Amino acid sequence: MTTSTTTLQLIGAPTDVGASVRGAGMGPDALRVADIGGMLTRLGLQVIDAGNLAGPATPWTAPAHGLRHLEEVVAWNRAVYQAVDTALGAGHVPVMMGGDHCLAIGSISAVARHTRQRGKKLRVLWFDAHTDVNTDTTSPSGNIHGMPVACLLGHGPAALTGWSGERAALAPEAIRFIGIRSVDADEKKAIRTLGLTVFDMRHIDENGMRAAMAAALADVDEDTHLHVSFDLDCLDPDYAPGVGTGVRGGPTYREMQLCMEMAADTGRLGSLDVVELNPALDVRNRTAEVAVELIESLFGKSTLVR
Ligand code: Z70
Ligand code: MN
Ligand code: MN
Ligand code: MN
Repeated sequence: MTTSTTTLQLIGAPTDVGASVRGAGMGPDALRVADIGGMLTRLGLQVIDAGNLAGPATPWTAPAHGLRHLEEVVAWNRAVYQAVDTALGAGHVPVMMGGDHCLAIGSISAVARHTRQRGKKLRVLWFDAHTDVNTDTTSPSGNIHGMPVACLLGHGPAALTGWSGERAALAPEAIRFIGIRSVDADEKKAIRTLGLTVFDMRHIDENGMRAAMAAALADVDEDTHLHVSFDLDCLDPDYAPGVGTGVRGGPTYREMQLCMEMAADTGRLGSLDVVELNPALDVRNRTAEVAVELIESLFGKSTLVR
């Protein structure tokens, strides 16, 4: 529950190590330029900017055994795991500013361990154009930002699974996907086999974002830790051009804002990833500004007048 005594801890993870396109490493500073810290402070929250984590440079080598930059991905995720674990241990709400989406392996593994130790239920909202459920054997690219969900479910290379203390950090029932519109053939098979709950764009167009979010949040209760993993390519590229792999046909600003307001209304938000922001491809930092506005809604700024 976020109140005026809630302390947020901003954790920068400036790397594009799991991505296919260079530039996501500038994400944390673009969010700072868009005044993420000032905005959260003006909402009445305590904010600690823990600065940027350090890690290896991205070598831009070809995949080996279906995995690109595995050693560097492990190093970055180790740093993220440590920082998120420390923030949660201090009773703070970690805001992991990527960086690409491979960093959710470290972030959500720490959240899962923390949640399990406290006997709480974990619900992850995965806002994305992609389901990121490839493995080293199914990935068409070898890019590990397409694999974090599989790793968190216990599938994938040994070096990237089991970090939470259990083989799987997440059960398939713990995660809800929203905004999906780009899924590889083998990912579709995995979604069916694992029984994952996906609110794809077809579902959202037919039923509305309100119904999709209501279903995604249906059994969130006072014992639930809500984690939001926000890949900015979830948004339609008209609103968020500054991402590595934009996919047309995504949620509008207004739909995304409703998502964030409905997540805020649960009062159970405990941790957040903001990933895949690529300032090198952006238009005058617009995507970072949009991200900051949506995060504002997620932390309780409402468009309700009454
Ligand atoms: C594809 C893969 C992906 C983000 C691209 C793409 C994955 N399914 N994720 N951009 N953020 O290579 O696995
Ligand atoms: Mn404190
Ligand atoms: Mn993603
Ligand atoms: Mn994506």
